[in-house]
Amino acid sequence: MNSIALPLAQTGVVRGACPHDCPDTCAMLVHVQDGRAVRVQGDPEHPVTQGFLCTKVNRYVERTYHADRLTVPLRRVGPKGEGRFEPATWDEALDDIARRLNDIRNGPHGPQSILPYSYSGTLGQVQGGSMDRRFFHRIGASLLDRTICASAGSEGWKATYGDRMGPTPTEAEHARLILLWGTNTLTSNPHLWPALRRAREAGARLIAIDPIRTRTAAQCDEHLPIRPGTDAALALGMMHVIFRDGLQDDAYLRDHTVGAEELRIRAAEWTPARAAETTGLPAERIERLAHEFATTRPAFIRLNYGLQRHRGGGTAVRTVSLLPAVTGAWRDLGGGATLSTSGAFKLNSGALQRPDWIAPGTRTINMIRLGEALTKPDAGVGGPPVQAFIVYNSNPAAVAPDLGAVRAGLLRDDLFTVVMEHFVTDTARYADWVLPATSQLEHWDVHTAYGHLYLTLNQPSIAPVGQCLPNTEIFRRLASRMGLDDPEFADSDTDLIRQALKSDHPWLAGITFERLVQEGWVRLNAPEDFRPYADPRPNTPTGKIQILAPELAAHGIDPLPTYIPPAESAEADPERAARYPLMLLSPPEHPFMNSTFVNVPSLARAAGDTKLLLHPSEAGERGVAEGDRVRCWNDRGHFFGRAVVTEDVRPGVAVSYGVRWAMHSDGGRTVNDTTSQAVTDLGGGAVFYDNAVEVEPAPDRG
Ligand SMILES: Nc1nc2c(c(=O)[nH]1)N[C@H]1C(S)=C(S)[C@@H](COP(=O)(O)OP(=O)(O)OC[C@H]3O[C@@H](n4cnc5c(=O)[nH]c(N)nc54)[C@H](O)[C@@H]3O)O[C@H]1N2
Ligand SMILES: Nc1nc2c(c(=O)[nH]1)N[C@H]1C(S)=C(S)[C@@H](COP(=O)(O)OP(=O)(O)OC[C@H]3O[C@@H](n4cnc5c(=O)[nH]c(N)nc54)[C@H](O)[C@@H]3O)O[C@H]1N2
Ligand SMILES: [Mo]
Repeated sequence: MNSIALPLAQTGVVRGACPHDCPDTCAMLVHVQDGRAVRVQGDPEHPVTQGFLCTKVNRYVERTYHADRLTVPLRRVGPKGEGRFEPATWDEALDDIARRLNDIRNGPHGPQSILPYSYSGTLGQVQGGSMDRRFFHRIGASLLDRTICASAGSEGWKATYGDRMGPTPTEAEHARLILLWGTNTLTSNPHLWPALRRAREAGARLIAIDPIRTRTAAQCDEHLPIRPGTDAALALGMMHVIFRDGLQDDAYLRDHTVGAEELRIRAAEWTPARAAETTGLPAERIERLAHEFATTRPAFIRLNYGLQRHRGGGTAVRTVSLLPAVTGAWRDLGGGATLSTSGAFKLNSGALQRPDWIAPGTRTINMIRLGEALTKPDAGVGGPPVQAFIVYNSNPAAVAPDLGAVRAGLLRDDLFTVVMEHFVTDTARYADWVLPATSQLEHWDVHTAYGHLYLTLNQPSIAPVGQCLPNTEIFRRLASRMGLDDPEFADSDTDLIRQALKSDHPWLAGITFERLVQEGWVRLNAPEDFRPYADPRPNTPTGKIQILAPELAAHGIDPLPTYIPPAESAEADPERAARYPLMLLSPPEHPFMNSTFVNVPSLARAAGDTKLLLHPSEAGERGVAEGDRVRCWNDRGHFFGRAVVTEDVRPGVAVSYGVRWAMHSDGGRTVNDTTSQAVTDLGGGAVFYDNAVEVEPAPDRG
């Protein structure tokens, strides 16, 4: 790419970044003709993007100019949830919202009765978390704990290693044993795959550890169909064998960790037979996996989010992540484990978000307990009821757990709801005001990554569609109408990017806005020989890798790696498991991005109807045949799907890929009608896959 067009060129190629919640954070080239985007392309020069985009983002232009795209503010005219609106002007919308928010802020319940709600519509630093935070911090709104995705694993990793870092595709290519542990790489992290393929061509073995034979597992040399939520038991069984057979790296453990001896004693309890009973994997296979992991160099674990969406998810991530510390795999280029590389990016989030503006004592509401927050008068955490709900970058009426409770909350007549969106989503249908937001092609942003080390600039390539405004601009205008006159509300989006880059971290030295405009993306100044824990100085309380993390005990958590059975498993709750004997997993559907792209016709066609996958033995017991309409339910709710009878799922497990829109779904219900608002051991994370259900045939009506 030599011809770098300036933003808003009428015709040319503009450099952008994929905004979506994915480890790959692709560098995108947007082809523009006469002011209209005609095509997006992966940057062929970017070492991770390698010239290709995924199934979904290839359709970004189709989504941007979708006939249903919001172009003007909408005011609700029908009952909540029905989705009837009339167009309004920005002045009408913003004047009304500013007045209502000021009334609520100055009313008897005070500003904490305002709840912001945002997540991963864009991972941009600017449109995802800058003016919005300044705005809510300044008015004194409740804080949102953004736990829906990664907080269990993040906290588990933090307690163990401090910052999240690990081999990226560039290093993983050198590995000779690769465990894809709780991750569907080809769907959720596709730009890792070329590196894995090259590793394999050089002799590496790939093993998938997943209750489902996913498209990724099917491509691996081997698939270990583990029982959901039992990964810590597998890791402890492997450690048992490693210590028993003297395959541990004593020098690494001595120099870089605390708690190795305690771990050896703990692992001694986890004989392969015991681990086999818990995980459902053969004992001899666990023995062999332990030997392979300890003796193949480099050995790499890509551990991802599947295993943390269960009650014990934080400790499970922590436990698995310690395998390379036990064997010293971290010493090798391409050895170790990667949960995320986000800890490598030390942008100046303080300048962007102004956490110093948060009033002391402001309460925090956990986003996955939204149903409770909207339906309990004290929001479940104490304090005033939620009276205003401001949503952007998220679709909680589709993605949050326990949707029955969420909908009950959104239906409240005394709740004032504003949704900033590209489309009238499930959530927007309940809004008093829907505000049209710009897409990634229409605004500035800067992106970190959680699967590599490149910082990427997004330049706008087209003018906003219709009257759409960037999130930042909506909050700027609201602030001004509400009488907030801090100069920080006048910063432009490019000012915000410059502020984000103003960091004294050496890995960001010399990475300026001007350079990003010129080059599009820049690798952090991390060492070329990237082995982040070869000779580590982790920023943990002890300055060591914490096998033993004493601070966890203060939260009632075992400070040593351990196995915590899933909350809804037979081990933890036999009575519940007798009523609901199937564990329902609902990982991403290949052509969708969470609940985004669900309304893009070509991708909706590719995904087809909601499916419910069952093992032949489970289907047989229930009289369910391939293609049957089935009902899947528990005490929280139900949804319908088409049965797929397949040995790709373990007995005892049901699968329905997500995240669907309720409004397009059979009976208006989705998997998230069955999922629970319970939280993980660490980080208050979501337990989407710790979800016991039952399934029955539900013959088509008529
Ligand atoms: N196409 C596409 N890509 C995406 C997304 C998307 O929606 N669509 N979402 C993005 C987001 S937000 C995220 S967080 C990432 C998620 O990235 P990944 O974590 O790689 O995502 P999943 O595809 O959910 O893969 C999780 C896998 O874990 C398995 N699993 C479930 N429970 C367990 C368990 O207890 N143990 C083990 N070992 N495996 C288990 C599931 O069967 C599933 O195959 O993907 C991102 N990429
Ligand atoms: N059952 C089940 N549920 C899950 C999961 C699962 O695996 N199973 N995965 C969970 C995970 S990992 C995650 S991360 C969450 C994700 O949940 P969300 O963060 O809600 O992500 P999306 O569903 O992609 O919805 C993002 C919305 O933001 C909008 N948007 C995009 N860009 C912009 C913008 O610039 N401005 C504004 N105002 N809006 C924008 C999009 O149109 C879209 O409707 O879902 C979770 N829910
Ligand atoms: Mo996520």
